Amino acid sequence: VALEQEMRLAMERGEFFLQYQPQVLMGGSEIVGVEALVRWRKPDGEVVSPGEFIPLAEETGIMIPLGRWILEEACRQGVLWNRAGFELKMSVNVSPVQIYGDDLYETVASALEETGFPAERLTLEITENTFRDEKGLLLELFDRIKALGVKVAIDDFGTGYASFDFIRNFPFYGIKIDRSFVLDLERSPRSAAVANSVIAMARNMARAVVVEGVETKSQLFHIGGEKADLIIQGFVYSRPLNPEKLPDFVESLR
Ligand code: G
Ligand code: G
Ligand code: NA
Repeated sequence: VALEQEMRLAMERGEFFLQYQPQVLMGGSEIVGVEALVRWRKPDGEVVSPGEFIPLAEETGIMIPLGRWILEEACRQGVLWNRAGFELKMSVNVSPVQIYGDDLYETVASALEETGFPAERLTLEITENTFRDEKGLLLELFDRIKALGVKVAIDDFGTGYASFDFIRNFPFYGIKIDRSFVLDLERSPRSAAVANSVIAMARNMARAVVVEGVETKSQLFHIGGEKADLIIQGFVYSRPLNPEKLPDFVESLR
């Protein structure tokens, strides 16, 4: 209860903020979009990572108002960049709690309406573990969200519960390949074989494939520099950035 209270207060005080990590086309010539990532700056200045507080937000019920704020804030920022001449796609993480405990359709529709961010440029990232059950319900929800023009991507692909059967029946626009596949890529032929097979499969199933957690040029090389439509998100191109840093990053690619 104390923690729930602390997080509610944090929301009122504006202690949560978003950073944005670039998603860059293979080869580094062009930014496609960004992923919004939430952080919590406590009054003493300490910045807490979402890996620590998101699970608590999910347990306490704060995730629903926090998730609404994240979505709206990301869209607001997207509109600001748009006005400044940077037309970026925006990926926002959606917690299972928002899917099962909120009216996600209403939340998304209202964030778009409040901010004026174009629906076509918004992607919701849903982690694979969300898809454990209730397929019918999810299909119906995502059909409605997709009718707005918003895209849905499966996050952490290859680590969770999503079965091939489900993926076959659920036309994801995007697939984000978990960063565990990138680890060890250069040193182990077996890891490379697994990574490249998963990437190949994803490219056959989805329009946009993002490989996450690429840290080095050598890893890029082993993924295959010729895959020009592959999207890379990782420290090799950029860490998550404060919003005011984004224009400089985009210019640096031009
Ligand atoms: O940014 P970092 O690597 O510390 O994020 C750790 C985890 O927290 C990641 O798995 C990421 O998906 C999750 N996360 C970051 N931002 C958000 C957010 O806005 N909403 C949700 N639900 N999860 C987030
Ligand atoms: O699962 P999700 O896409 O939400 O995770 C995003 C998180 O992964 C971000 O919080 C980001 O800090 C982290 N991340 C992004 N790129 C890299 C990378 O190249 N290396 C490592 N170790 N973490 C990364
Ligand atoms: Na994500």
